[in-house]
Amino acid sequence: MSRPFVLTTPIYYVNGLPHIGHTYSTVVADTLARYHRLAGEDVYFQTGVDEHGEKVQAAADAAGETPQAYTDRISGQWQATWDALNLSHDRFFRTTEAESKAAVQVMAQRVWDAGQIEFREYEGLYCVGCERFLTDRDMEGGLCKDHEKAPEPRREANYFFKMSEHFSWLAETLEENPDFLQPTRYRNEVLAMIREGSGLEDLCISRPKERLSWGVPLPFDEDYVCYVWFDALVNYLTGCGWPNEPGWEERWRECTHLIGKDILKPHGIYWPTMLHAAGLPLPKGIRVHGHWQIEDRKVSKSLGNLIDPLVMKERYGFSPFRYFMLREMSFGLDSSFAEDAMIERTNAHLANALGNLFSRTLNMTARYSDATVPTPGPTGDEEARVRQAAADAATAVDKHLRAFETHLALEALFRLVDAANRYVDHREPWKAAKDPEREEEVRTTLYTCCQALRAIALLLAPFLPDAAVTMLERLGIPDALDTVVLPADGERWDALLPGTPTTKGDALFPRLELIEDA
Ligand code: ME8
Repeated sequence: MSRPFVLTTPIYYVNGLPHIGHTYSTVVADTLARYHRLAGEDVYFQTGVDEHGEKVQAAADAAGETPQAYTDRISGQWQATWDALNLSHDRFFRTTEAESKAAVQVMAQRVWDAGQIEFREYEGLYCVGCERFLTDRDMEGGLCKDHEKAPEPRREANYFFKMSEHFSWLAETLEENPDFLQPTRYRNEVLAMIREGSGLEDLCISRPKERLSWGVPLPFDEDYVCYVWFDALVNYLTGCGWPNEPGWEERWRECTHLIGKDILKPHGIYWPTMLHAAGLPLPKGIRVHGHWQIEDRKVSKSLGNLIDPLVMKERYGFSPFRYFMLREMSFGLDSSFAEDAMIERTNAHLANALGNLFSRTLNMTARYSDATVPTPGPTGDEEARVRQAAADAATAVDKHLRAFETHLALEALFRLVDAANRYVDHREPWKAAKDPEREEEVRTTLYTCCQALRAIALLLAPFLPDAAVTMLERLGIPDALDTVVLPADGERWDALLPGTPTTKGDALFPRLELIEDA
């Protein structure tokens, strides 16, 4: 049996449509899922939508629809967007599915049976944007830091999960398993939240039905529905087959949650303590990324400064946008998005560096080798250096992607592109081709470039799958991805056989120009 690799994105609220932030999380997960599939692992990649809660109810009211009709419509649009962007998730999870609701009730009942839930009166400041009560740390000048809105004072009798009883266990667990929550700054942040208390007390896990009916009924009190976060987090377990499917534990043990830093608290604190209270094991880990900003403000539905991935695709094709997101953001840190920066980067890296290497290699192969991979003559140090660059790139891509560092993986891959370009520049096969005595040298040069392009295409496949497929087709090995095992096959230097037909064609990445908003 091959090794399981299980990866989840957050399930997104359906009070709006996907923007750059959601697209980034899902594209990072897609890149990793594709890489691990190419590494021969047994991948399960889940994304989806979070359909209950006040925000969604309010959005349905504003649209004049029932919550169910509203969420059916919007969830369909999320699904259609990911399909249009060719994302490779194995399951699109919806919290309104019967399976999800049943699992949430099993979880609530387990925590209740364990004596971990209590009925109490509570007063606090609630942010509907965050769908939770805020603490001082979450606010600045009386406003929610994320949503820049004043939270509402609320007083209500509700059910509380005795979360604080699990804090010392959680702190110990995080200390003893430094790899569980990464990058380290976020682990430290959670430890600081626990240590300082920072208003983190017990967790209100219910909403009275008379105020909010749109949710999963609590199994032990039908006058209440489940708090949306208690409902949403369970999706990860349900997706692994919990509670009924045999073998769910194997998947769960290998499951990593990819999230944005805005939802660190629910994932770093609510979720592990809920699992602990229910007597369930923790998943493998949590990986946290930073935020995309525009003019220093977080991109968000409530602030209205959105970048629509479908508009990007229509204007420029999806590859440049996907490349920019994966290359520009250092995993864990914030980044700024600007269309002109995206165009500048992709013109330099994709159109110039990679696109040029590809088109000049295939043009010369057509011209000097009857459009087939040539038979090489003897090779020397220069060829050995390109070959070494490919081996280094394969190793580095593997290492960095396993650490979620897509930016470093792409940097390493483009070192190979640069090495190959330097090699052709130095060898000048277009000049050598004029001299019949140097015919063998031309063959060696073009052979080396073709092998390098094969390695580049294989390693590029998780990042830019469409471009990789085009490259492999034109290199005459359209099915190469079906049998490849990375990183080892990225290092092979003899897989592209002399005589394989190659095809020159349109530019792989046309140069882009900024398209202004109409
Ligand atoms: O929080 N930059 O859903 P949500 C980067 N339903 N990533 C961003 C981003 C930005 N500016 N804005 C959003 C929820 N994201 C809950 C999750 S999970 C059990 C429940 C991404 O629609 C990032 O992954 O508000 C963030 O964590 C997520 O979208 C929040 O999506």
